[in-house]
Amino acid sequence: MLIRKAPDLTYADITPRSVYLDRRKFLRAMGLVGATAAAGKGLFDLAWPPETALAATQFSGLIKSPFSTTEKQNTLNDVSHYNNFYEFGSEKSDPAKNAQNFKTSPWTVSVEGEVKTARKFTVDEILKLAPLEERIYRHRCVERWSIVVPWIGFSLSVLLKLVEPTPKARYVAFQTFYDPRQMPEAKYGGIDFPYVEGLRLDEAMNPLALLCVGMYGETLPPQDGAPVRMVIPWKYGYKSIKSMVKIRFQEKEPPTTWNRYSSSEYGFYSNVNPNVDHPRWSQAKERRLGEIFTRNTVIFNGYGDQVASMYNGMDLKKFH
Ligand SMILES: Nc1nc2c(c(=O)[nH]1)N[C@H]1C(S)=C(S)[C@@H](COP(=O)(O)O)O[C@H]1N2
Ligand SMILES: [Mo]
Repeated sequence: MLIRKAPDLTYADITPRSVYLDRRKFLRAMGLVGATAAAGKGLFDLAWPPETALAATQFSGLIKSPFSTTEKQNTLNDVSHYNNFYEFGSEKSDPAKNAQNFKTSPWTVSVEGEVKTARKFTVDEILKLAPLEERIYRHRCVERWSIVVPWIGFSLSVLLKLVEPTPKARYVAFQTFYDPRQMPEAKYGGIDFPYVEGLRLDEAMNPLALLCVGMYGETLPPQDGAPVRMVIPWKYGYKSIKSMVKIRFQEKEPPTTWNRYSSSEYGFYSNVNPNVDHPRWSQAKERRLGEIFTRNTVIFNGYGDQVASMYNGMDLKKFH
């Protein structure tokens, strides 16, 4: 076993008790518990599902972001038990159940395409790029529910500037990890995997676009997109891609998962807009999780001061 001194501990070093217990359950199901002592660790290396998921690790010294809302926050329990993460099933309660053993370490994010210095970042490298902030954002799903979440991370622009986009870079494409063995429910989801998303370069560089590594003071739960995801608070939730492994700069507008599924319903821009209805429902109102009454949806989810100018002169109905 690898023994590390405390200061060398990294994101990956902890196996939580719940996962340990799940592993025992799995091995028992395979009739392997008796055999483990003799076979030792080598057996775990070959076993599937994988041995480790991450324990939530506490972050300290978080900077309070000026972009935070003062609205009442939803609870961690709400936000981690009502999810869209189709890789782990399409019911809101599925990801919390099915993503528990999702192996999120080791993990690298490849940044490539129209850049001077393409490179891969480990999660530990990402964590060192900038001071971590707590950003309390409103998050509005296209299905008309919304949440307020204290996310943790820093502006995506920090990472994007580092790799030096070439003059040809006009869009940024994002891709989620996909492994059908770890995500057996994905095949019933009705959408194609890996999940892909994209932004125009100026949108990706907007300081509000958050490269997110945690929430509620801790690392992300697997069902919320561990170990690293995007949070784009002025757009419908599906733009906020989870569990990212690739970021690619390119000249052309990238395809996006929900647009591919139904282009009339889900546009590339997907800015929150109460004045542009979804073909099957009005977007004028939303329900905050945990509340009974609906509230009015605000254009750009209330972030217009920071983002509206990026869309000057654009017909937001056409570019929905
Ligand atoms: N890879 C991936 N990312 C995804 C999704 C998904 O199914 N797969 N769902 C999206 C949708 S529709 C929403 S509303 C948000 C939900 O984020 P949350 O579960 O953390 O609230 O994640 C988005 N990111
Ligand atoms: Mo969503």
